[in-house]
Amino acid sequence: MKAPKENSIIAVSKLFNNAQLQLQKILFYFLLFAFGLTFGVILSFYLKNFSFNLQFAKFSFSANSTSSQFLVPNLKAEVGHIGLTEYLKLPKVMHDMDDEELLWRASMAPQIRKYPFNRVPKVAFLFLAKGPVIMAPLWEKFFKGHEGLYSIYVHSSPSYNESVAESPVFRGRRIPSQEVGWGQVNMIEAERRLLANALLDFSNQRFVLLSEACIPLFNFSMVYSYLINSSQNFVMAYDEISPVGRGRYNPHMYPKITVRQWRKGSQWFEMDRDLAIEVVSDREYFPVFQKHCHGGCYADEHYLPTFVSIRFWENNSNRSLTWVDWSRRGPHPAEYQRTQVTPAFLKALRSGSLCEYNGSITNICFLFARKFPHATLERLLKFAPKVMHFNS
Ligand SMILES: *[C@@H]1O[C@H](CO)[C@@H](O)[C@H](O)[C@H]1NC(C)=O
Ligand SMILES: *[C@@H]1O[C@H](CO)[C@@H](O)[C@H](O)[C@H]1NC(C)=O
Ligand SMILES: *[C@@H]1O[C@H](CO)[C@@H](O)[C@H](O)[C@H]1NC(C)=O
Ligand SMILES: *[C@@H]1O[C@H](CO)[C@@H](O)[C@H](O)[C@H]1NC(C)=O
Ligand SMILES: *[C@@H]1O[C@H](CO)[C@@H](O)[C@H](O)[C@H]1NC(C)=O
Ligand SMILES: *[C@@H]1O[C@H](CO)[C@@H](O)[C@H](O)[C@H]1NC(C)=O
Ligand SMILES: CC(=O)N[C@H]1CO[C@H](CO)[C@@H](O)[C@@H]1O
Repeated sequence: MKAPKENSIIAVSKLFNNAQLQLQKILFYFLLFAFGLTFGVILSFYLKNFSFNLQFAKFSFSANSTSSQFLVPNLKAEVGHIGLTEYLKLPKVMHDMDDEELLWRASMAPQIRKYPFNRVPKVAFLFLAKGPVIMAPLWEKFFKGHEGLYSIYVHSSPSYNESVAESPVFRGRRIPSQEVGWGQVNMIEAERRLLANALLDFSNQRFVLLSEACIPLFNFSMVYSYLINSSQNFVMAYDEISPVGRGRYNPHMYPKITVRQWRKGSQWFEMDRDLAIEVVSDREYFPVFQKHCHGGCYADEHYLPTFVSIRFWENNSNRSLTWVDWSRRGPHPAEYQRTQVTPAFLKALRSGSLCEYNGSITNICFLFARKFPHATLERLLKFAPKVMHFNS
């Protein structure tokens, strides 16, 4: 028989053993719980992070879609994916690309002709100016109410000091520019620079070159549908056998350009996107002009007419849409005086000629005219609503 003391010891040790077992059990459950908790926390963190990412993606998409709609107004909200939105985003008009980089970027063209979004075609107005666009108040009226259907680019002399307050539609539309000399090859470089900048906007479909002394002869809706609806380009080109035509051909251009291919024409062109891409990408004919068209050659009157007539004559109308008065002869066209600007005069410019448009004869041959000095502005503004049907 055991002593009661022994019994009690056994009981205590049993109890102790039991307690140890309990403790182990508790520890086991505790560890299990802790493991579960950690797992749960990690899992929930991942899930949270995931949903946060989802929200972030959603947020950044909605933020972007509005901001890019501002940049690319035609881009409808359904153009969802960030990739496409980012790709269609426009660089700032005043960027830091040099000509080589700019032309390379502008030369890219999609091989798939159908746009996977609702693209509203725009007309790009390219102003080649020395300083300010002096006819700005008239253009201001012309563009009013047609936002989203046009874009404006201005190439002014880099030395021009923008101290004069720019009018709203021209504000912030100056592109990085370089000095341009009358009749020199750098004039074509400036034109290519304007085209290249405008090509960066996928919505630009037609491209018209203007000077600060140009005016519109019709209202915006008329100009827009005339250009957008045309399957032709308007690069004036003709073969002029006299000294002011073929006489300016440099025999060093042979054999790349022959005297029979040599063409003359007005500098003031209008062209579609396909031709604009070809012009900025031309590394075959333009270098010949850069090398051999100096002095009495006048690249601005010969490069585009010759290039387009060699390579893209099929779709060219061979006429310009900009009225210029050469009747006085000499190297510069006539500049109109204030008193010459009358309703009858403007009507004659609008409908006093006959030409072909899209396969039929029309009397609407000129959409723009030059040269108009600042002194004519007041009268033009007065007659524009009545004669040119501008929205007043
Ligand atoms: C441009 O205009 C500003 C203010 O009118 C003047 O301070 C600055 O000297 C001008 N710069 C040039 C190059 O004329
Ligand atoms: C634009 O001008 C044409 C005539 O050239 C006219 O028929 C048309 O109504 C004008 N449009 C607007 C919006 O004023
Ligand atoms: C193009 O011309 C057609 C008729 O020939 C006309 O219905 C359409 O509105 C025109 N498009 C534009 C942009 O003016
Ligand atoms: C002329 O334009 C049509 C469409 O308007 C186009 O299919 C064709 O390729 C163009 N031709 C040239 C030589 O660019
Ligand atoms: C434009 O001129 C070229 C010759 O350079 C000629 O082949 C073409 O038929 C002319 N196009 C039109 C519409 O007159
Ligand atoms: C231009 O001509 C083409 C083919 O002849 C035709 O499909 C198109 O509607 C015409 N556009 C206008 C504005 O007349
Ligand atoms: C940064 C930015 O453009 N945010 C805009 C995102 O879109 C919402 C509306 O969809 C605008 O309210 C934000 O200003």
